Amino acid sequence: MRFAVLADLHIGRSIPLAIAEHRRAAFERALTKAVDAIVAAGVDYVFVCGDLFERRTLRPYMVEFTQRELFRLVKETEARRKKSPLLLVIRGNHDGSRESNVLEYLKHPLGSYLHIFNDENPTYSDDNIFVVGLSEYDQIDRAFENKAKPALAKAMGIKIVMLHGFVEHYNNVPLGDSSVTLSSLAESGADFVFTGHYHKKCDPRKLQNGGWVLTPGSTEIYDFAEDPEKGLYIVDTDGPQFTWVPIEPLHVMRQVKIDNGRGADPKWYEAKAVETLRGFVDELHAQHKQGYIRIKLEGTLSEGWPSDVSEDRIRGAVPDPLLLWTDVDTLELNLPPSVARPMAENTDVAEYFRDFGGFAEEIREVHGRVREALEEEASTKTGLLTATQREQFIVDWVRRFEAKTFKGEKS
Ligand SMILES: [Mn+2]
Repeated sequence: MRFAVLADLHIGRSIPLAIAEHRRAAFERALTKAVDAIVAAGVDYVFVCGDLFERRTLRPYMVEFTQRELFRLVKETEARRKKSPLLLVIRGNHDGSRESNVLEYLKHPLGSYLHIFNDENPTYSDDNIFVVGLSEYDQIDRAFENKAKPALAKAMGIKIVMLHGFVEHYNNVPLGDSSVTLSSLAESGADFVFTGHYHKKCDPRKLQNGGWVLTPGSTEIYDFAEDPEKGLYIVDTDGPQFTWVPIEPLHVMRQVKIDNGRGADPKWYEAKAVETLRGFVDELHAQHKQGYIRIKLEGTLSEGWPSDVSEDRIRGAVPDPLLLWTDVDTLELNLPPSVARPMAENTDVAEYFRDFGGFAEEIREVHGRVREALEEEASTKTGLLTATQREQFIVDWVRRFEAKTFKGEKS
């Protein structure tokens, strides 16, 4: 028996929005490449482990495109092997909810090659395999205990679980997210556990019961933090044998941090960003690929403001058709120590606004009252005042501003 195992195709993903069309094209192309690879391998079953789509609200062409590609997978496999493959699909957190399941769009009266698991009865079986397909990603541990384990206890044939959630000590589970344990997977008696949700490809891991767990990762680079190693697995149940089939990402997607431990001025950061961008463009030419980059500026400015680093100037310095987008992120760039001081305790705020003359005194007064209110009345959860509590200060500020003239102009 031969399987294809893939997950997290995210058809329709358009983030970053500045390059939405390129991003959508990348995810669609990954599906096409996956279908080509699966047809070439010639499989009996295809397991799609959730997040086939990016979101519940899809453009109609995306559904049509996906439907057509899945149909092509079936028809081309039939033509080569004289046997129709079966596609098994679970819902991921991006595929909508129990009430509005975007996978429903894929169903077709004649599409008997497609099995979409439903929440009420998450099992599928035939002469060869028995599959539990869990569509809940929340509290995956509980779903596994309550649904997968009892179902597998009575199962015949090759026992398979599909789930969209994390596996502890196999995936790198984010803090606070639910996960299933390797021992729990082993206790279930599953021969294969195929998982989605974790976007990084993992090597097959043998379980205590002799079964295997396998996470193929996503088929395209989902965000700037992800590695470019993308693809799917072909599994031969004899052995078993696992074959990784890489899918080369359409674009180069890169995130680079620029930091200066001792502090530097905006010009230094700008020059470094341009240098980084040049290096990236050289790399794009070497690879003959288009790409996008996010340059994150970190550390502390020695003078000036983050806005003195001009994104336009950086982009303008390295114009290139292969460079689809450059994002310069200054959110982590700290203000110079001299400017940042008002954040500290025991600071005379009026000192910083002395150019305002007598108005600086009023700023000091309001600032003091706001601080007092924050200390005494702020929510312990958010650290903020409620809208009603803020209202009095806003009214007061407006009154004071309206009573003032700046640079001879009535405000
Ligand atoms: Mn996903």
